[in-house]
Amino acid sequence: MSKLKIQSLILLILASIMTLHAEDGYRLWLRYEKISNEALINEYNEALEQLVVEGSSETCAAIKAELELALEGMLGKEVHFADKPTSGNVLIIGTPASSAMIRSLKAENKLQDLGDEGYVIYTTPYRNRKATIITANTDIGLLYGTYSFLRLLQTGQSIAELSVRDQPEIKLRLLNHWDNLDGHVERGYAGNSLWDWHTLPDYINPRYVDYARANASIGINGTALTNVNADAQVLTAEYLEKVAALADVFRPYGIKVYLTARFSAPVELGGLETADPLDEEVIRWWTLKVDEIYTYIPDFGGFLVKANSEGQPGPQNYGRTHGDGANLLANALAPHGGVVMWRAFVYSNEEPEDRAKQAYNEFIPLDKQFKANVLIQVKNGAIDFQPREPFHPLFGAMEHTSLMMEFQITQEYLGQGIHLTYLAPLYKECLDADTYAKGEGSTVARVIDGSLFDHSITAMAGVSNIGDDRNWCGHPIAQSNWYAYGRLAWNASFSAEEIAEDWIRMTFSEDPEVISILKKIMMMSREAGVNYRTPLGLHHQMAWHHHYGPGPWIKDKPRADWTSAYYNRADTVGIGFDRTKSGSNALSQYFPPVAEKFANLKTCPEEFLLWFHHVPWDYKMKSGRTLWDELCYKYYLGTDQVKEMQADWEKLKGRIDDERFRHVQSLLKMQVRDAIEWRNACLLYFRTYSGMPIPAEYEQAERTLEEYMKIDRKFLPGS
Ligand code: GCW
Repeated sequence: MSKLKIQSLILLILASIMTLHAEDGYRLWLRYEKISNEALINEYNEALEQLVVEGSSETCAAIKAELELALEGMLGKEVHFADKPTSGNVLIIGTPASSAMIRSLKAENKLQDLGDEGYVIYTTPYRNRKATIITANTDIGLLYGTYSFLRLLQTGQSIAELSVRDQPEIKLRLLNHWDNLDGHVERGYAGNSLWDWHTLPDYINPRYVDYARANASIGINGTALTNVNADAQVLTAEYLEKVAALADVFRPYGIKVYLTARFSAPVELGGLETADPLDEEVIRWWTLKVDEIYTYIPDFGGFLVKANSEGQPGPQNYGRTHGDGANLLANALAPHGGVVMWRAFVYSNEEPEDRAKQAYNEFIPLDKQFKANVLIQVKNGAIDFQPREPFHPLFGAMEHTSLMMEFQITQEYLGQGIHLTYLAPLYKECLDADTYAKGEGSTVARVIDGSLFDHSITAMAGVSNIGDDRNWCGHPIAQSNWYAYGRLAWNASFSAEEIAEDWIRMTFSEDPEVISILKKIMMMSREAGVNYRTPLGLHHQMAWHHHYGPGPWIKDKPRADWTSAYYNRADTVGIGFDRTKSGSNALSQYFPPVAEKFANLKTCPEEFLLWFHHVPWDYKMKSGRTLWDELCYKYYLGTDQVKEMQADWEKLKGRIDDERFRHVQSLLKMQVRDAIEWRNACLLYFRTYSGMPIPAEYEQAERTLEEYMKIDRKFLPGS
């Protein structure tokens, strides 16, 4: 590094030490920076002359603490709470049960069918002045209402006349932490696991409280603490004590704890000969184990299970079904109100057929077999969290079973901790997809919110991108994916754009220029990532093992369906995976209107073309270009888009803090370099089949295919 660079780095470090708040991203979207707009400050101060929080629970204490932090930060004033409002305009927070004032306002009639988590916020005359009321049926509802109210201030909205009524569409809204007990996070790119098992339960890191605050602020009410490639140790008394300590921290914030259950635990921990779900001893073992768990954690949420997938033990090891396995655990949990989240990410150890078909084939016959407290956790797509996948055909296909969504928030296939990729557009693309299960309007969102098939237990899970990095998520913009996931799990009708705008205002700046520049970067980032990696429906073309860079040439591995060649099917005729009748016929797993649309080359959306079809290189695309030229166009478009993101980011210099500006600036430089590697490696490889030239007007690859194939990244995080 040059002398000049070192000097500027030292200056930067000194400058950052001088700043009042290290802009290290730690405060997430709960920064509560001083509001600069005087008119808003006056309006807020005027409405909040008195603050009353009625209730003595730990949750009410958390509400007071948050109000203090937020209002002192944003309004720059001391915050005091009154028992009884004496004069002035007042904010009153309470439930009908806890507050005579709320009862006197007859607020309960506003709370009909709002359940335990809904809330209302409204403005009403009070003793010749004005009151802003936040009320709910429970203290957790008050907490959600308080964060919703604070978000209005954080995003510069008027609170003069409020009438808000809100409640979550989905009952269980979880993070899934693929965290191992040794502190390693599988597919984690933000440092090690947050859970310091070594010092728990004695040392409660304050960071656990900030984790709970952040999640409660976006309505997440559950967390599965351990990796789905499970370790039975977490079910031992030694670890249950540690888990209980975390559960105690999260409980006031409405967050329940779940654990991953290793199906072979009766053998590994209990010394039994078998883990057969129909064996009396095994049933007894799990019943006693679950009862034991509830002595430590009275509101334990339940189990998340990966079974008979990628080598994990499960009921099929004993000739039993997923239904037998899930119901074994469900029966043990039911008396305590716990649930089983049983993952549908399964594909056989053999390779009977197209991997995209196997979960559907295994689970459809089991519809009606699962107990009422079993949810089947289904990834958004049928392969594996790719930059783009058509919605999983299981959505809409299991009428009698509660299906829950599994999104990946961590960016295993989308640039990990280096690439800026805002994922809300991906989530919305899936949630808004129409399965046509009960005719038009049978969206995936309606399947998982229970309204399509009238299911009462509903859930969504996001594979966490959180680690013990100071800024929680590694890439400074990756926090937006945690935030967006939470907002969409609460209400899937939010747009990706409005969520981005909220997050930018709360996390970076209220400057309209900053908001519009950063929103544009975020909103184009996912499509850019598709274009420079796997455009036009290509999928699973990543490097072996770490999944960061390109590897379209990968073949000859232990399983064909772990290789890139299996998915690109490139040959001298064309490219793509034929999933129509003439191929694997995976299309038959969709309802007819969907299957027909995808089956017809003319109606299949081009972004899914090579997912469903093997298409000749000279096929004429809608643009008039051949498929080969379209492929080149998309790959180069992707790298141009990242360069545009990089150029747009430069416009933020001096408008946001220098620390995060330089951090993202460095990462975007890497992202441009790596996007070009993806583009060149893939096109040079596919060209060996198409025999067609990369159009001369494009910048030609500066390395040969052989040189790209030799790149062998070592020791990448998360793998
Ligand atoms: O995406 C793949 C990952 C595995 C993960 C697996 C799963 C936890 O490469 O690391 O294992 O999916 O979802 O179980």
